Amino acid sequence: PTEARNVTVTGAGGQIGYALLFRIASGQLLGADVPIKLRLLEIPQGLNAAEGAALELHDGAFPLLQSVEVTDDATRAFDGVNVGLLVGSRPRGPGMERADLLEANGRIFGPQGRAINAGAADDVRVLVVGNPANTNALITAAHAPDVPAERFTAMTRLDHNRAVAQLAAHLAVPVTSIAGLTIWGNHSASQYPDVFHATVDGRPVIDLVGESWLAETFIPRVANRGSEIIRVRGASSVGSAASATLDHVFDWVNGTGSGWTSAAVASDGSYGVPAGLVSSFPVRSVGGAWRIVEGLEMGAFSRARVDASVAELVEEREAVRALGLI
Ligand code: NAX
Repeated sequence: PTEARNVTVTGAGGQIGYALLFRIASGQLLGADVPIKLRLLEIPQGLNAAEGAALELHDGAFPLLQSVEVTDDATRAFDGVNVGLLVGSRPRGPGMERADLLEANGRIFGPQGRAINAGAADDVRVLVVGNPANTNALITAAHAPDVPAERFTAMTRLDHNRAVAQLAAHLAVPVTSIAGLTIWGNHSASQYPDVFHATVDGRPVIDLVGESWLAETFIPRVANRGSEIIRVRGASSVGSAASATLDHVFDWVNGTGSGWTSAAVASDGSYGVPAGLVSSFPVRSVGGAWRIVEGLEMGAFSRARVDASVAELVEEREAVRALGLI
C-alpha cells in the first residue's frame, strides 16, 4: 500500500480551507490511491471553524483520510509535512498601507517558514495561496534555509485557469483545445496573461485574436477577474481558488504531461527575471519538480508587461528587506 502523506492546510477554518479539505480527503490533491493525514493550522479565533470542518471530514468517512488534527501551533502542524498549503494570511484591507500589509504577513510566514525548516519531510512541497502570495512565499523560503528554494511556490494557477477559460469562451472551443498559455509575474492586477505561444487545436491563437482584443479586453478581464467575482458574488473567489490549488499540487506531484501550465516559482534568472524572486513562469513538472519552459521568444508587447509585473515584485522584495522580514 502507498504510504500516507502529511498534508498541512493553514487558514483551514476559512472559506478556501472549507472548499479544499473535502476534495483533498477524496483524493483530488495527490491521487486516488494516496492516503492522507491532515493537519489543520489556525489562529485561536479560527480554531472552532477548523474543528467543525474536522468533524464534518470525520462524517465523510473518506477511505483515504487516516487522521485529522487541528492545532494553533505551527511547529506541530508542520512536523513531518509533505505538502504544505499556506492559505491563511493577512490580505490587504481598505486603506491598508503596503508596509503594514507586508509586516503583518511577515509575522505569519516567517514563523511558518521556521517551522517548515525545523520539521518538514525531505520531499516537502509548499504552495502559498494567501496574498500577497508571491512575496509571502519569498518570506517563507527565506526562513527555511535548509529546504531547497524550488520547494516554495505561489499560486497563479487560478489566473492561468481563468485565462484558459476566457480564451476558450471567446473562440467558442472547449478548454481542452487550448494549450501553451502563460501567466507571468505577480499574482496581482499587474500579472500578464500571455497568449503569444498559445494554440487552439494546434493553431496559433495569435492568428485568431487581435492585439487590441488582448490589450483592451482579455488581459484586463483576467487580471481583474478577482474583483469581478467580488462584485458579483459579494465575496472573493473560493471554489475556483480551491480548485486551482488542487491543480497546482496534483500537477507538481504527478507531472504536466505534454503541455505546460503556470506557477510562481523561484526565478533562476530566466527571461530577465531577477534570480530568487518568486515569479510566475511557464512551467512543466518533470520528475516531481517544476522546470521553467525555456527559450520562448518575447516581443515588445509581452516584454513591457512582464517587466512591469516583475518590477512590482522587485519593489515588494525591497520593502520586505527594508522591514527586516527576509
Ligand atoms: P478567509 O478569511 O475566509 O480565511 C483565512 C483563514 O486564515 C481564517 O480562518 C484565519 O483565521 C486564518 N489565518 C489567519 N492567520 C493565520 C495564521 N497565522 N495561521 C493560520 N491561519 C491563519 O479567507 P479565504 O477566502 O479562505 O482566503 C484565504 C487567502 O487566499 C486570502 O489571503 C486571499 O487573499 C487568498 N486568495 C488567493 C488567491 C490566489 O489565486 N493566489 C485567490 C483566492 C484568494 O483571494
